Amino acid sequence: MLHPSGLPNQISSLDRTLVMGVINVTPDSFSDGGLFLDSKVAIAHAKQMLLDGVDIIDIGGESTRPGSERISAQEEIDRVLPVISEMAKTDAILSIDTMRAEVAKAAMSAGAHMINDVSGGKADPEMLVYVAQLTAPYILMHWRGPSNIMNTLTNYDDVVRDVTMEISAQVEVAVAAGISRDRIAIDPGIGFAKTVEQNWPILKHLDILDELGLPILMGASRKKFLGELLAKNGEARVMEERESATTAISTLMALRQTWAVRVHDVKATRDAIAVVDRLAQTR
Ligand code: PMM
Repeated sequence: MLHPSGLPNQISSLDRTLVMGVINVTPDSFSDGGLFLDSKVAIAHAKQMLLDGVDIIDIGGESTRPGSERISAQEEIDRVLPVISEMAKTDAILSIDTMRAEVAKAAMSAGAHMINDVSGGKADPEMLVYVAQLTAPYILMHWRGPSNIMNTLTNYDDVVRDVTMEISAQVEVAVAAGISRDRIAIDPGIGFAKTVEQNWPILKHLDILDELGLPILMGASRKKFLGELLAKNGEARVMEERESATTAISTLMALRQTWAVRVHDVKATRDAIAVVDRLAQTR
């Protein structure tokens, strides 16, 4: 398994797809909106993820739901810090889901192990400068613009090739800023500046993205394209009932040795990966 460098030893030795569990400490996040705004609830949920076998817990304070407006950096810090500080007392491996250097700094000082930046360094000019000072992994996602306008940024000639080229270009920007290439994991950003239909060829042709030679994180959990796929009588399947489809994607990702999957239901995905892993070890 190709891991980014800088990953804590306890997971860098694993030879299977890693499970990143999502904790959104936001009132309006797209899939678990508001449920975990209370930090005590978020902490309890994160601890349950540990019991369920999570490898990385991804903590975010700003919603990236399509159409969502930005909050202040201070508000973002106030949301995530109590959860990170508490979870840093456990053996959990933590990532901070933020587009802001200031939030990333506060989170890393409080004990986070890596940065998950859905803007890949495009939203905050200070981000790559800051990340260059670290040795921790940096997750760089494909991003074309902020959530309030991203649904208008979906023009591609060939979505698979264009997304790959844009990620590749942004990786070069990160490297030029002083971040060593081997610390970077990439993510095609399912649902970010993509129509529902555009997500499918990206999933199908991940081998093109593999050509960049970097670990890939896939974040498809409970997203709209699954709701639309499973729609009945023109009504999208509700968020909570997209879990089997999400688990199917986790299984497919594990089969192709994708580095990590970012999911809400850790247990279901962990079980699916256990099956794939066991078969991989069977002669
Ligand atoms: N999706 C969301 C938030 N953060 N980070 C990465 N790296 N990849 C993603 O696909 C991603 C992300 C939005 O989904 P959520 O509201 O369920 O967290």
